[in-house]
Amino acid sequence: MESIKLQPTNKALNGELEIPGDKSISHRSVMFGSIAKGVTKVTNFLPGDDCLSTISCFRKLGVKIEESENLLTIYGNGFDGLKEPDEILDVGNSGTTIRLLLGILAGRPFYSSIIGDQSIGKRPMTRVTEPLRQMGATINGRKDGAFTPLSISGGGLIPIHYKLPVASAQVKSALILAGLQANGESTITEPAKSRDHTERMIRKFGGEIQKDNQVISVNGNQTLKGTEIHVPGDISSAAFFLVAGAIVTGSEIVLKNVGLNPTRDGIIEVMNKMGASLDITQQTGDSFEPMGDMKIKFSKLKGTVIEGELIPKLIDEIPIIALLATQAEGITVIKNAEELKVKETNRIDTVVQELTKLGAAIEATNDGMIIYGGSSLTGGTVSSHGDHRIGMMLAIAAQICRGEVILENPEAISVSYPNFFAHLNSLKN
Ligand code: SPQ
Repeated sequence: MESIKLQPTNKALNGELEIPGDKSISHRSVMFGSIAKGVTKVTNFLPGDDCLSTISCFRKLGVKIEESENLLTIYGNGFDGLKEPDEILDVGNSGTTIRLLLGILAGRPFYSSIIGDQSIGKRPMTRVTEPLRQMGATINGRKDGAFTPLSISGGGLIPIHYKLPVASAQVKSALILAGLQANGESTITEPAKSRDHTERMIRKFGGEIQKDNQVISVNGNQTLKGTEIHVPGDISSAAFFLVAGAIVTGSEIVLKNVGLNPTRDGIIEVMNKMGASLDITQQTGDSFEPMGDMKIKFSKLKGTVIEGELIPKLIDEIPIIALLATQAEGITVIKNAEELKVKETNRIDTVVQELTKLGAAIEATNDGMIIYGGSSLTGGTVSSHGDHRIGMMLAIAAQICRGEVILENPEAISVSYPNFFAHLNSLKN
């Protein structure tokens, strides 16, 4: 599919959606299931392209993984059960897969080589390869291990005491996964809280990890045990329909069983600050990963400032929040979000460029963007640039455009939300 035409319908969006499984938690369920001993059963696994790349890598490392429609079964044999792959590990478009995989392979006494797609080839890897080298892993790659293709040989790791230069759950998780295999206790200090799914997974798999403010401590030589995981709906996917419900006149949408992990719920805080009509109900008290239902209704919105420690809690939602802000009264400023430059695309540039094409008043800054609200969007030809979150943001923008929108490269959306268009269309009936 090279492009898709989205016609203006001027129709309210109404109905209920079961949001697909969380991408971050789905990746980790395969990884932890593979390094644990025993069987792990996963329900509501996200069958998006990124998570399928993770399954494919672990199969190449010798792990038996069975997929059926509603259940993923992983037959783990512990860290020692992983085998030297005789094929190249291909992570596709997935930053989470490559960075966490490097943390696991850093402790394995064999050789692996890793590649990904064009976008992965531009994403910085030094943030994980450098501390993993300090722990004792041998890593080679383009530009001295800064970019793929990479190769890694591990084993015999020493613990690390590391201050993360950026709030990144992927770097933190890679070091925790290496730390689990090191000879002693590692400590990792975060500059701000990032998503904590890895820490929750360790406990769920019977392991131990401590957190004291922003300092995480993990002991090496732990044995994890297979378990049962139910993956909550992905709040980053729900975000597209939260914004659709808030900006398409007359809409009312219910989103069921969405993950409400407090390290991921920045979008709720922002929408409340902007005056959205958003209700959260039926929260489960699950200590693994909390979830609940969300109801969003169209309402008047006002601009806001988004910055500081809130940024890691909504980093992947910034493209869709930018669209939301185009429909608010007043100005919205997003600051301290430099990390957007090293995602699947430079999301400061792609958001500003594509929304400008649709008639929005938006400016890029060094660390974020300024959005002047109250724009009436026109229509035109736009592109996902191969970035799933840009593609979905533009498809939601098309719902409020006066004219037709031609969206190029919509197939990128299957990275995290394969049935996105089916869900969108179901709300128009
Ligand atoms: O996996 P990938 O490609 O890095 O995916 C993205 C996304 O938009 O889906 C980022 F582009 O999410 C990251 C997120 O930004 C997933 C993630 C995780 O699962 O640990 C953490 C965040 O990245 P980081 O670099 O801040 O650790």
